[in-house]
Amino acid sequence: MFELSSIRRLLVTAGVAGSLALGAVLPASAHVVVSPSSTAAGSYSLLTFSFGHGCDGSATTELAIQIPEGVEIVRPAIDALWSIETVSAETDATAESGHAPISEVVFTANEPVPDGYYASVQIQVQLPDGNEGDAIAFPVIQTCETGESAWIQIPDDGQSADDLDTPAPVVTLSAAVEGSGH
Ligand SMILES: [Cu+2]
Repeated sequence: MFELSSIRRLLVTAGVAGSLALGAVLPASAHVVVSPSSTAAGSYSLLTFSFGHGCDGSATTELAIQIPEGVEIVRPAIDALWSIETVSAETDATAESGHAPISEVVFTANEPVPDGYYASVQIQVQLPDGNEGDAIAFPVIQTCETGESAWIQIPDDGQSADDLDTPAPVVTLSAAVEGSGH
């Protein structure tokens, strides 16, 4: 994954060819994507879900973010542009926090986000313990004034997210850091 700064450097050094490279690198950013895309297993992380377009030109009204099993601490970030609702998992299990685990966070735009504008929402989570390289998917349903886009596709073995039309945002676990977050 390129850092934005290295993309810029690429552009500066490669000129016109660089903008072709930029086009090749950035399509994923036109989807609903999560940042950071990689962080330590078991760590607390502020995840930013962002998008830069609506559904076939229609303005975005809602992002519903599904929280995968194993993510127990879920704290949506207060944001004046969005109304936030959490959905509790239908389970008898109780999270470490003592509350029912959250299975979904629904961000409703106070004003629909026009197509072609960039917007984002944030959720602090504790990532599950896991192995380096584990992919933790956060499927997202983007609802628009007309239509919706389901960013829920998971690559099969041997496939990459680039092979998919509507890939789910994914955080890849890096090795757990001793003493972080707990
Ligand atoms: Cu896109």
